[in-house]
Amino acid sequence: MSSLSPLPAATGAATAAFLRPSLLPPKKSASQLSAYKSRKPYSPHFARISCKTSSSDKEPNNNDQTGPTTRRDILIGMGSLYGAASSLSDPTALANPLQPPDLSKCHPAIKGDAGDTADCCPPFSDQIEFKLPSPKEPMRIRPAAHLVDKAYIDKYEKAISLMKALPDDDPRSFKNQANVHCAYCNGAYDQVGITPSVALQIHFSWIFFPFHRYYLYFFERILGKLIDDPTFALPFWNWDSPDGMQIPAIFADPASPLYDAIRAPDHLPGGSSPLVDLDWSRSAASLTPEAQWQSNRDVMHTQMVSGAKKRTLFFGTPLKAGDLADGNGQGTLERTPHGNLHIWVGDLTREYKEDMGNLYSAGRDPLFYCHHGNVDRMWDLWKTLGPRRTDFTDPDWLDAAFLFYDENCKLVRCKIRDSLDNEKKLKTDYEPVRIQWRHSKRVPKTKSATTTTKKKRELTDLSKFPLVLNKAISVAVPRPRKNRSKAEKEEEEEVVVVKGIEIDRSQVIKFDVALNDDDDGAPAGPRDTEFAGSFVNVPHRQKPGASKFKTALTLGITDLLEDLGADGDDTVVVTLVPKVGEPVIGGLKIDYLAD
Ligand SMILES: [Cu+2]
Repeated sequence: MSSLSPLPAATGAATAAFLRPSLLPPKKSASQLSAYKSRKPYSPHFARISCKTSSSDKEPNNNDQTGPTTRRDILIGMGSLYGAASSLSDPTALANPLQPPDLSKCHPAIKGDAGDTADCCPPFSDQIEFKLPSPKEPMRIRPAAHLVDKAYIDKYEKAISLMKALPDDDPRSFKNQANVHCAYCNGAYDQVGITPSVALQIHFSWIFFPFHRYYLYFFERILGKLIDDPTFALPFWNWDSPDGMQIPAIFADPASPLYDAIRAPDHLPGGSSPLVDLDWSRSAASLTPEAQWQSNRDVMHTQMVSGAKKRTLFFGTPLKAGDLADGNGQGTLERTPHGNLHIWVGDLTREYKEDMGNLYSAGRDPLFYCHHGNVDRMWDLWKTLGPRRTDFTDPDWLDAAFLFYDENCKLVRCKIRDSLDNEKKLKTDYEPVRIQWRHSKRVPKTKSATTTTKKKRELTDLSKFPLVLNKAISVAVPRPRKNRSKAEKEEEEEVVVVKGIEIDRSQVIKFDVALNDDDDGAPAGPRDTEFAGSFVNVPHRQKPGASKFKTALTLGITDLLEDLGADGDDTVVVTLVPKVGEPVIGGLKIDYLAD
């Protein structure tokens, strides 16, 4: 197996010199392997919840302050659910935040033709409202996974082992925690009368970041409680730095509870292409570590800085109760590198690309929580990168709510408004590490040494849409405004919108978008100024017929057009390059985005 083979000669030495020394922990005996690895079929709804295995069950819990909810509270909660539904027909309704799913209506997320099922429904119990941790609680400082020491690794492994050893009727068990992602993201909560349910839209909308922040928050507190350490903090995978540019070694020891056997073997440390490619889908041979880092650095700059100047570009588009699923879109970071890395870690030889490569199984890999640690860190960082980079103030975002089990097995209803301040409110922060992607070093292809010809691309007429994107196409798209002033550019970001993207969500889909890219052989990539970004779909494993989905891709291009010297042009040539899959594209337009 390639995971055991030495690094290829071309990259091995350079990799060793470029990356930090291996932090592979010592091998463990087979007896230390978790029982979780032999997964049993998941059982349906549990009749009762167990929460007795912690050594510190008597610890006070902030969420206990309200006490368990009464039947009346539950009915009120359900009333708001139905209120949301009824407001669909009330055009005067102003507030319409997404409500958490009704757990009593959870059903198996997947029922395949072959009779295969995946029941990832959580145990069902009364809800309480979320309370912020006490200001007196110690901070939890999340470390970079490639920098942790042996004492930390021991603690983390012990906590994960204890979580994996919890029984199936304990909602804090690793299996149940992994199922949180499956249930929310794969259609286990399709609710009659609510279209779409919050379930289907954790991805592809503005609730992506807060949902995953709460997910990590509770997962981390459960681990901390299991080892009686109120300072325990999850590590983050620092994939945005040259030193963190491979799967952290602590996850790669087959004898560790942090290991998951279902990953792409080539991408493990020691595999044939272990360097993280934030622009994954490249089928060519691995880049040198230096070239890979330069590509990754430019991806990060586009996704965090130049392409994410407006809130909806970074977070994704609004989704309110009653919105139709079609038409919503992911934010920059959710697509790339979040989505790319899910697929990059998953085993692509498997039908469903488990574990990380499919949203139903991603939570089964301990690396998932480390990956999302860095995604969450990016939310904090984005707010420091320039003016107007703030959270939404729309009550429909602030009051959107989710359900999670806490460290005391209480089912907690959490609103986005309580999740906005990691440090001051949630008592969580990230170990400071050097940020090396703030500035772009991209150059236009026409100016780069690799360009030998300057050949115009053959153009497809806008009237030809919708069309199946099965080969690269270029379209001249009119720009309603040109040569805008600096103030106008700050007020509104120029965007290219790829409309009516029809995909099968059960499949890996990726296509790239470039502007004014000459036809000189290789299409523009992340290192070229012409490259605007990518569409990425991480597979959802869903019931047959439930996977057809229509969405849009919106990319900020104000800086890009300036850098290309194309700000005065009447049209821009948009090139779409399919990388994986053949989505249907509804159309293209240039627009201006204020928020
Ligand atoms: Cu994810």
